[in-house]
Amino acid sequence: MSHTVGDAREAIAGSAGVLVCTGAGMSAESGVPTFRGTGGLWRNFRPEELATRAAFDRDPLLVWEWYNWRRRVVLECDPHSGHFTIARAQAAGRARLVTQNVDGLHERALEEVGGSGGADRTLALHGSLFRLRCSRCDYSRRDEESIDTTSPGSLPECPECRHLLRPGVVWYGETLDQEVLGKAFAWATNASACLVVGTSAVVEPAASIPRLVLQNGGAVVEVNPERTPLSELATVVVHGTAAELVPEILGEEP
Ligand code: BV8
Ligand code: ZN
Repeated sequence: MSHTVGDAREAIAGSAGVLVCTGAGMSAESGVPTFRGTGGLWRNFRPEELATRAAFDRDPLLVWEWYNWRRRVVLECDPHSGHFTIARAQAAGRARLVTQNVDGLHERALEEVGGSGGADRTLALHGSLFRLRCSRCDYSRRDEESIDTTSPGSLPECPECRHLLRPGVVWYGETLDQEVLGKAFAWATNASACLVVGTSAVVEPAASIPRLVLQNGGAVVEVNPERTPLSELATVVVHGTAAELVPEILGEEP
């Protein structure tokens, strides 16, 4: 059962600010592979097998090959109309964003529309493909360079303690940054409307955020071509894609 765009616009109308929550499906139309979509994410590996600290400790070369491939793929992709609609709403103070995505497309869209970045508008729960951090000390840097994966000895090292640098993302089994998560929960608790786009709603604690909005009396609108575990709880469910529906639902009055 799918509601209409009108139902979705009505559910978030009047809200001082919409909390937008996005997952990998938000970037699918930009060309970024999703985690659970058809075609899989890379060769015959499942993300849960490679996106872990244990996999990195066991075979840093294989894990870096995967992330290096993803970084190259994402650098060829651009934000689409849905990303820009959200960015304009953020810049106008009509929306705040919590994203599970590590592709940086939301941040690029916000920069391009001239909005200020930073944690006052966008919370990236799982970090970024384009941040490297030390596997031991607290060194980190922005980095979009290709990673040299010719041999274990060619992998990037920390300039401060010589340990391996790792992708600046949160792996399965790792806790999220507690300040970021606390802020996301606070935004959800105070949100009167939440627009959830392109997530299979299975990864925790991100999947709890829209439920927190519902528990506090807010309305949740889900945009997804498929049903998810959130669909039966959501106030409004609109079946369709991010690039098509987000501008129609969150865009300024025509
Ligand atoms: C944590 C960064 C406390 C890395 C990611 C056993 C042991 C340890 C932990 C657990 C366990 N069991 C459960 C857990 C908790 C675990 C978890 O939730 N596991 C899942 C698999 C059940 N969570 C964690 O480990 C988290 N940490 O809980 O710490 C702790 C510690 C120890 C022990 C217990 C607890 C950390 C989770 C973060 C993992 N890192 N990313 C990287 O990217 O490499 S997760 C990664 O996958 C993404 O960031 C995202 O969050 C998730 C993918 O989900 P989606 O974004 O929803 O994407 P997906 O492909 O699944 O779905 C796409 C959707 O889009 C679909 O619905 C599709 O229909 C739709 N779609 C497709 N096209 C379009 C579209 N929608 C719109 N438009 C389109 N065009
Ligand atoms: Zn270090």
